Amino acid sequence: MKTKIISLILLLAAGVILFSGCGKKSNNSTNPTSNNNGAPVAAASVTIENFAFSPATVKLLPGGKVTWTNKDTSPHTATDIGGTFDSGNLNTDQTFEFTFSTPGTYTYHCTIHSMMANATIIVGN
Ligand SMILES: [Cu+2]
Repeated sequence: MKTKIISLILLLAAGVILFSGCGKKSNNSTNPTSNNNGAPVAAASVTIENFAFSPATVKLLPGGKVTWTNKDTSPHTATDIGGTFDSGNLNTDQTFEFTFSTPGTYTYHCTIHSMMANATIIVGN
């Protein structure tokens, strides 16, 4: 009987540890998909790191500016599918700035790495 109670307590303790572990994981956002919770901003920074654009989605006010910085050792580009902007090759720690005056959704990618696709700049109020 005593061992049964101890087993039950251990099982409960394990459950609590597992549960708190899950909670911690869901709060961890190292690669956010957006720069904010919906409100467009006047200036945003996008970090290119580990072969990904972070945040992958930026909501920008018309006339707003985005600055990309390559933190990888590999060169990357930030190239608009529609041809509005193109950083050219960015080497480590190089930056590229672009000011978006026309509202719209700009989908861009890295021309060197095909998996670095579908990043967006959404310009509007
Ligand atoms: Cu790349």
